[in-house]
Amino acid sequence: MELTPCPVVVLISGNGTNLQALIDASAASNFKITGVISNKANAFGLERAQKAHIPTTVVSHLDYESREEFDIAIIAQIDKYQPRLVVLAGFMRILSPTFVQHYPGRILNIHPSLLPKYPGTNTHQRVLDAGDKFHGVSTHFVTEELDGGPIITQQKVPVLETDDATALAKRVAAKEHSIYPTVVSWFAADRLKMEGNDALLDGTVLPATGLEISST
Ligand code: NHR
Ligand code: GAR
Repeated sequence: MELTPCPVVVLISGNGTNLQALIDASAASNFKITGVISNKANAFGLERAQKAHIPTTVVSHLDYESREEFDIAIIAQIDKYQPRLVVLAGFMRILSPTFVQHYPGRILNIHPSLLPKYPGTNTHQRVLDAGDKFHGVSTHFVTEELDGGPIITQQKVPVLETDDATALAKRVAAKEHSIYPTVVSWFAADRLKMEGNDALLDGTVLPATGLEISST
């Protein structure tokens, strides 16, 4: 393992089950969560962080007149934790170009769909409404284009006849929790890079169209 673990800041807005998966994995991995920031004061993920003795900060978007001002405020708080990587984990505010350009190639997101299908919110219900047989999870680098940055991994999840959005979300979440710590550890080990429109693992372009990338 690396001598110094890669410092990571995690941005959340809600429950924080992905944050929990990262906290649990970090004990035996090559990254360390140095801070957790939420745009919502009541996000349960803040309690998860506190329980793990990770410093937390709330930056409420409601306190700012514009997206740009919110982003400048959140950048200032993130930078106090001096991260090499910023990880979005159920973070629900669209980030401005100012934010994205401040951390070039250093922001990851996990999104509950097989991108480029279903960017944005409410993906589980949209998949059910469309009658799709498969749903899934994508991890990607964050760029100025919403849910449009280079894809790192994609995994399929079957849609069952009996599924409602809650049941489907649960099956998707299990995949999320297994893949995200792996992707963060790739970045921490300097194996994962964004170059132009590509995500590279060990110098090889990740097959953005290929499903079922292994997690090892
Ligand atoms: N920002 C940029 N520039 N690029 C991305 O790829 C981003 C991003 C910010 C967040 C996560 C994303 C997701 O995984 C994400 C990716 C929020 C919205 C949204 O519509 C859309 C996508 C994502 C997150 N947010 C509304 C807004 O006005 C608010 C919705 C709410 O508060 O419930 O910001 O899906
Ligand atoms: C996760 O499913 C994540 O992929 C999704 O929100 C959930 C957060 O759960 N993200 C988005 O939809 C972003 N628009 P968590 O707070 O328990 O990690």
